[in-house]
Amino acid sequence: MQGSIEKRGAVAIAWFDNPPVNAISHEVRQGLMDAINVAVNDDEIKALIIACRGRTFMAGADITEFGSSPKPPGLPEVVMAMSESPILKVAAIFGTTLGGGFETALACDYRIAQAGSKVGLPEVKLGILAGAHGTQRLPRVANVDFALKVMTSGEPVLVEAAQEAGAVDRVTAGDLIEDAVNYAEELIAAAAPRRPIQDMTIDKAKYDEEYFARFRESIARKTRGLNAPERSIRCVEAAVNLPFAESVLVEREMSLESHRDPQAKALQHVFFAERQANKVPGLARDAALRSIDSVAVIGAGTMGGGIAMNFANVGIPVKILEMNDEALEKGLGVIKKNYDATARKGRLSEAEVEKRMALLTGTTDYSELADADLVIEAVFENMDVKKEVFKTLSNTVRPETILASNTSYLNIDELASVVEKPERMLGMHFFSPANVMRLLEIVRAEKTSPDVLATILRLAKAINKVGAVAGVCHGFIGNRMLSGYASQANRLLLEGAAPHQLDQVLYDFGMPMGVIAMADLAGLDIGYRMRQALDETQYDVESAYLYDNLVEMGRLGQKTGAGVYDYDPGDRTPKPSSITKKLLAEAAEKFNIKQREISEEEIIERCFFSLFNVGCNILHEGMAYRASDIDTVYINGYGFPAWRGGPMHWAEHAVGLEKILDRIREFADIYGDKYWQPSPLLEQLVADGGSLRDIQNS
Ligand code: 3H9
Repeated sequence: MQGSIEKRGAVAIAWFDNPPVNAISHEVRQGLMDAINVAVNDDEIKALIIACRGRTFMAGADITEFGSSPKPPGLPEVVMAMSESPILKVAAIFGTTLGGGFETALACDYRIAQAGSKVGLPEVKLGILAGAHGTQRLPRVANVDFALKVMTSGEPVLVEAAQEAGAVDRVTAGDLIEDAVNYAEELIAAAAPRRPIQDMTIDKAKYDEEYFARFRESIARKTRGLNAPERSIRCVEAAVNLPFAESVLVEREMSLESHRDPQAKALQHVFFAERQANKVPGLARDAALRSIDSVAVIGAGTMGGGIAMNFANVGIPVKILEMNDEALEKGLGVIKKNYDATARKGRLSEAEVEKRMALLTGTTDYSELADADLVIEAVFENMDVKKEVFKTLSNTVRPETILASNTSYLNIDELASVVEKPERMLGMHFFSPANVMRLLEIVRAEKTSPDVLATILRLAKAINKVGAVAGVCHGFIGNRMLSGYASQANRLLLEGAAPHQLDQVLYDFGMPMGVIAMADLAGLDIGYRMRQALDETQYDVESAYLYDNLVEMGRLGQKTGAGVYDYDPGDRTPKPSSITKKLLAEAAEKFNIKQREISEEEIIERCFFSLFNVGCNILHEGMAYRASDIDTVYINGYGFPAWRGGPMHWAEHAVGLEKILDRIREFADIYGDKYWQPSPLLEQLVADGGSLRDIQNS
């Protein structure tokens, strides 16, 4: 039963146990109400501790209840009843006390926390705000700076920092419940008063309009496009300027508004999508998985080094193999430099840098990799070179060692064909910079066994990545979709859109940068070299005209100070280039393409409908388990705005499948089926009135 009472003298403990994270479901809310009632009506009880079993204190409201009206009592009602009840209440915080969980703790008079645990108000990540009086209580009990940062970033903070800010009263490294009972007894003995936070006031003078304007400015870049942070700020402004009874109404209004905002639906979709992506269909949740206690990485280049850092960061030793000592030393040197840069920013201690570096060792000898549980190959993107590596690995490492390739395009089935026991082989596609980007695209080859796949998905989580599974196809999920999107962007340039116009539209849509600026950043020579190996039927010759000419002029992108754009020395801001303009006009003339004004709407439709259409094909061919996995890939690997829910969610919910199909058919009539062929899946969904949610591949 939720809230069952255990009495220890004058102190009672109300226990909650709602695995896995003690989410505040209807039963928990009712349990809180009941526990308070029992404690208030029992003369022997002088203090009540709110405590949880399992891995954490309450991690927030039950998100699965969102979307339907919550069964009473609602959490705002519960926390109000708690904070007004005449019994002394102590919250025993541990694990990740988040959202409604932290708000429940703030409805208590005192808070004791386990050292090293975290508290936070992550609602903003779900598009909503701390609507159970969190926006009103936190700035009153802690301070406005702290409250604003916690609410607008959504990032959990250590309880030690929360204690410093005033939101936690005591931190213990001992037994939390024993210490909570002792604390409650101390409070009773000292006749400590109740401390309802709603009675506390804030010194208005310190937080004028200018203060809030400065704060808004300071987070503008990070919160671009998001509505929820601004709503939280308004609530805090109300907390500063109004008495609790009035400011809480502002919170209520903002909270209702946020729940109605499509951004909330999109962000909640992303929350569940990322967790769903971690699951292999048909594999039992409790299936035994392999343990990965040591890793080897082949190649100490930028990618290999970044990959290795992910494991060292979480305490897993990594052996890095290179062809010679010089390459090895260079690679390890770059890693050290990266760690030192982080240390200089104060985000890592010197001792931690040393500890991580000690986990990274180099070798030039394959036989030294024999004991690794997982080997990740990150060498030059060439089938023959990679095959050689895997042949050698197959002969040197243990037969149960998992073998992975970091290829971004090559066929993993073909690579697996040179390996003994190919069921242990798969792709682990990291995104550059590999130690920073959150996505890990995991490529399931034809023979990859489910337990190997699930092991790597769990490992992804352990190294703080978001894993998503793709099947074997050219470019897997992410790069295959990117090619559709980039191809339309390039056609639009030929038809008259200027690169900076196109990039600006994509940026305003919410992408971190436009696709043309991204090409300049990556280097135009990469595509150029790829095209050299192809014949002209295998790529879009008309679009390539611009890039081939630029490369041949030595304009390779940012690294040479000029590409599609011009760059001033030492400045990465792209500037429109007259050379590009001339080349595009030449190409249009040469290929008989009429240049015209291109609207913002057309840019969005052509780039993102094409992206979506490729996504539908990926799903149709079974190259992704579910549409939400595609969203996970595109948000975490390519910066698609999470508040739009990912390209698949956006297409279905913000635009509509039928409208997209109509437009794709219109585009096919104008541009021909070389560029536009509606995905059979899209046609089928529209014909049947189906939803992407119904598609589940195995
Ligand atoms: C809120 O509180 C609103 C109030 O302010 C106002 C109310 C009026 N509900 O992440 P994991 C599930 S909004 C339901 O893999 P971890 C999750 O789906 C809420 N389910 O574990 C997963 O299920 P499955 C504010 C939840 O150890 C399983 O638990 N709170 C909830 O890596 C394990 O999750 C948040 O936003 C939930 N609230 O991380 C916190 N939370 O196994 C959101 C988790 O079936 N949660 N689940 O896939 C988190 O950040 C992480 O889950 C947490 C644990 C850090 C707690």
